[in-house]
Amino acid sequence: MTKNESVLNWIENMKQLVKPDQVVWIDGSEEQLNQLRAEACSTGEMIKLNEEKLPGCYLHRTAVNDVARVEGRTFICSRKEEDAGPTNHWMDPQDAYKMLFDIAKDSYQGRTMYVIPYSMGPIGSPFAKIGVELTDSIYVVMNMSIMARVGNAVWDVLGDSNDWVRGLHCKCQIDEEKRYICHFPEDNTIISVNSGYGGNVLLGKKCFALRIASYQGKTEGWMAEHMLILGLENPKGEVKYITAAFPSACGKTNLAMLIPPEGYKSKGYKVWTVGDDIAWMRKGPDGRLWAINPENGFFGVAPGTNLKSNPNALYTTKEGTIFTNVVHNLDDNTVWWEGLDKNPPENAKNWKGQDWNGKTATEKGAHPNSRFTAPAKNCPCISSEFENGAGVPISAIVFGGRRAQTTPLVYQSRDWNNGVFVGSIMASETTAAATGAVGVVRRDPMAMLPFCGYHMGDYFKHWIEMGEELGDKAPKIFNVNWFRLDDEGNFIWPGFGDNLRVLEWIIKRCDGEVDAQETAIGYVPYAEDINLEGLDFSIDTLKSILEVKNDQWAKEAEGIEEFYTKFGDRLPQELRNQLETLKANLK
Ligand code: GTP
Ligand code: SPV
Ligand code: MN
Repeated sequence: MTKNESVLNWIENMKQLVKPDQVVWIDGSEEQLNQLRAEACSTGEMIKLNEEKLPGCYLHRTAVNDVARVEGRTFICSRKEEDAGPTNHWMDPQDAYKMLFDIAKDSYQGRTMYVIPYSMGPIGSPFAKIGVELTDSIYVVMNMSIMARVGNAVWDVLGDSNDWVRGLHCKCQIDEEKRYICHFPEDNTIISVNSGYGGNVLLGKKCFALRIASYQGKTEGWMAEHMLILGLENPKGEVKYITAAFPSACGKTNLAMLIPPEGYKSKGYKVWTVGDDIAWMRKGPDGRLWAINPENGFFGVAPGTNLKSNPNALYTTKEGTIFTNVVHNLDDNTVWWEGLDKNPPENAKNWKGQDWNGKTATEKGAHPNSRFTAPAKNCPCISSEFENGAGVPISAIVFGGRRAQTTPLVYQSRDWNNGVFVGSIMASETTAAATGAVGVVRRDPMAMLPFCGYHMGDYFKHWIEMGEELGDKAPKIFNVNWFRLDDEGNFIWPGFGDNLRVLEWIIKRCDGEVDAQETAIGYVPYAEDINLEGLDFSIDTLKSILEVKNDQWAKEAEGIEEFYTKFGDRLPQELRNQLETLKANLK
């Protein structure tokens, strides 16, 4: 436990508000976790899975109205409305506290308050930040214990400092009409009520490590980004690090755990996973940009994960994993989801807990946003630098999204500011990771639209300033699109492991080893420079997905112009100039 007065006072105040029957301090020990797991199984909150096939694994089902992030109910409560900016929902902090305290009042009666001390980032790393989450959910305790570094060691590092993020989570009645995920960046505080779904309640993840941390990064001169981090090792044993920002359910976990195609594997290429969702980055002593993954586990999309698409993710989930909203196979007490294999169980329960027969079912068995929470240490390709508190030096930053058309397979920005422009104009089709329509193209700058904790125009400016600070040591910036469709609606590019062919070109560009053709939007590869060896894919098809069609981009430029008007005079002049250059290039 701790003697930290700011912590003790705040917990006391929250106790007075929510009135728990008892308070349990999470110490990080296996003994305590085991007791809680047993308790959760006895109430039905968790189902213990087959100990032989899935040791230490559990299944959980959320309420059917509570299966994804709720962007419409996510608020940035800065004192001034304009500081939240045009892309966030805003609420006045005083109004928000009042509303939330009314909802939270007495809501722990008959329940236990769990106090979770956690570190985002390796404990004691100069990048790391501390949070305390109060919750009335054992599911949250178990998930946080996988996703963050949890336990007494955190109190030792915190000492009597007041620099920590307060997080209050109240399940309440899981009433979607009273569901709110509110952030108070100026108070280092997060309050989440009436949800039990991961992204809304694992407060260390999107709420802290992106929304609050992006604001901290702006104030303190570093960056919190929705990015995977991977190390690409070449046959000489040299490792280069890449970060990539793709919107939710657009391929970060898959790229981070990529297995090279045969031809590359036999030559000695390897990919090492540092992170699959979030990167905290700052300038290192050598002037380069360095990144850590603040998380300690993976909260990954289950559907589509299989031995072919992402074997590393599948191995990672074989032990100590929590599955949420997948199919429960009653024959052998294991789990299943769409795209795992071609053998759906016949004697099963679907994600809602209803009888389900995979051979005859007309409805999907797993929710499209069903997830696994798995410890990073299980991952066969986890990087040796994963625990390194100093992070890894970044050579390239990659942006990308789901675009059926327009955006080529890969292109490189002309320079840092042009790269910031490329990130700022990202657009992608929406997915099941958030509630609302799926498949609608929307602008999602740097994949941060739902996660930026302050004015997006100021965020762009922060990117530009980071570039000025890094100068010629700044990473090179690229954009990729694995999701181009043909006329029949099939993906043209094979994707997954074959994405390494594109990463190879990216690293060669960073090392100045390959030429490129300049287009209106930036540098595009010569088709001959993407290695297609061992792949049944014609160079003409490759050319078709590398082509930059100026008429399509002229339309795109109109969309960007419209999007940019939202930011008014908080849009950096540098980006305005970039847009003018694009328009001129297209003429
Ligand atoms: P979040 O955890 O929500 O942030 O998602 P993510 O960005 O980590 O996405 P993830 O890797 O889980 O992939 C989401 C979906 O995209 C899965 O259904 C994958 O099968 C699919 N996907 C990933 N990579 C590729 C690819 O290269 N090509 C195609 N066609 N689909 C892909
Ligand atoms: C995402 O939606 O980007 C996720 C899952 O990584 S969640 O934690 O729900 O935000
Ligand atoms: Mn994500």
